[in-house]
Amino acid sequence: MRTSRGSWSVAGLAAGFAGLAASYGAAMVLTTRDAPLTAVAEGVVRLTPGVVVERAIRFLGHWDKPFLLLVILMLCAVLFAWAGRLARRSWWAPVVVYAGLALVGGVAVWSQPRTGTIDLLPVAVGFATWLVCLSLLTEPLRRHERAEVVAAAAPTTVATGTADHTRRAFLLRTGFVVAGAVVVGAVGRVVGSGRRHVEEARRLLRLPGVTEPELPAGVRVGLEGLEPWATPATDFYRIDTAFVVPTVDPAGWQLRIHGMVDREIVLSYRDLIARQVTQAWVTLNCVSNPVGGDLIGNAWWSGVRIADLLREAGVQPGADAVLQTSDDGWTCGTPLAALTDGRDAMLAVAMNGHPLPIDHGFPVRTIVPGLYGYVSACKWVVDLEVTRFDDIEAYWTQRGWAEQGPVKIASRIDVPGDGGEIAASGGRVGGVAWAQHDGISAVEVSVDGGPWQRAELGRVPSADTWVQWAATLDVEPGEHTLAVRARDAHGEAQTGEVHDTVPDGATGWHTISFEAKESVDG
Ligand SMILES: Nc1nc2c(c(=O)[nH]1)N[C@H]1C(S)=C(S)[C@@H](COP(=O)(O)O)O[C@H]1N2
Ligand SMILES: [Mo]
Repeated sequence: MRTSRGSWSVAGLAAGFAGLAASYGAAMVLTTRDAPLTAVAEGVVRLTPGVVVERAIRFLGHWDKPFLLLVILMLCAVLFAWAGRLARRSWWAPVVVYAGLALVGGVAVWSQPRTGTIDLLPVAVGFATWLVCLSLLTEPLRRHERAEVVAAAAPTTVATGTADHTRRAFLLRTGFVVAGAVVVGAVGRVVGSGRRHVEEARRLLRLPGVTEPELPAGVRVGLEGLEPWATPATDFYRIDTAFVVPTVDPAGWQLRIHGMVDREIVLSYRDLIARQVTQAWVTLNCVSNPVGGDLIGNAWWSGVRIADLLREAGVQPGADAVLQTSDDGWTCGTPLAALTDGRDAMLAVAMNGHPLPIDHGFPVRTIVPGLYGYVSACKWVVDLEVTRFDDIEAYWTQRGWAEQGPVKIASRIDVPGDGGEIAASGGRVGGVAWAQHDGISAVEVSVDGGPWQRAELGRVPSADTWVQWAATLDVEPGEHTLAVRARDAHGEAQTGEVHDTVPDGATGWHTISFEAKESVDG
């Protein structure tokens, strides 16, 4: 075999398409988003003048998108082959080509709506695959060329043997890379189409009795820069152990209620949504939220009361826990009392008036006011086992977190941000406070460790949500600190004792520094 330009082009093509397949697979497995290649196509459409797009659509009909993808793929193929040929003379030239392509892909992904850094990971995966595969495929070619130089100097059978050997290595590796790319691409396709199918089922759902949220009167205190009292689903924090988010088709979903019950219950999704719907504003937060952190959100949840289902099943004496299991195998242990004592503990099917987003537990997740998510808010829930805490271990309790996870009272300063500025005279500060299912009776702030001053509170529909607060300060111009603490329903003040999040939630007063200005513009 001569290491013709052809072999180097083939190496470049195989490495190039392997990178595209890897980035596609990663995108399908990691996110709801399009693969980087599709993002580029969408970017092209966005940057193309409207008249041109219109004419293309009129000319090509619904083949416009496949056509555009094909053009981009062909362009890629030319660049991939070129990168392969460049590799013959220099190691860095193909890297520059790949970096350029990755940059285009990265910018395209980044300019899509609602992207985060995680969406760039497929681009990075593709880039890494290009580098690895190209060096893997060109290494035998390089060896072959060295052998040829030797052979030209002194023709021996040794060199011929090396040539055969390197040719076999090259073909083997090319086959390996191509097969790998096909497998990764196929996996991505299966994962992606599963997700699309469930997205479609979700989009077509109509949930009887589920209403759009209406912001209760008076929940907002007048202050710019606070987080909205009602958290949009797209801004709601997300915590789970799922590497690939479970995509559960409601048509196949079942919930089994069993264990220490008189009658086992198995519910289909249809059974569930045919039942009486209960709806409530409930604030959900994470036990691993540090003081001042943002792993908290407030939403309008609609679902079915768990207490009613447990009554129908007939809980046997001696039970004190419900072990919840998710479709992905995650588990949590919830106190039976919290599910039956009359609070709005529900199997939620909707968030903010719409079927749960897949990331937040579609089609069904549990919501229990007053408990941290890790002991209560099971997403993609499929199994409730009535049991005893003594007999179970759940995902996070196996890893050192407490068995019981009642929410601890907490408060947060959002305005100004740490290191921010306010007016020295009449400057406004504010934030949120929460003690779900108990309630907040007061919020107080202290400047530079001085006396506590009462803040104004927003009105809330129940004790199960966070409360907005605001206060007006008069301080000397210059640097200061501001601390906040809340009081619970019984007037008890939030402790200032500093505690880490492990094992059952952080404590301490959120404290920031700020600068008081004689006058603040804007
Ligand atoms: N299946 C499953 N459910 C889960 C988790 C998880 O890892 N897997 N994490 C829990 C934790 S720790 C929290 S704080 C909440 C977060 O819910 P969210 O992602 O909808 O905000 O979900 C809970 N439910
Ligand atoms: Mo959590």
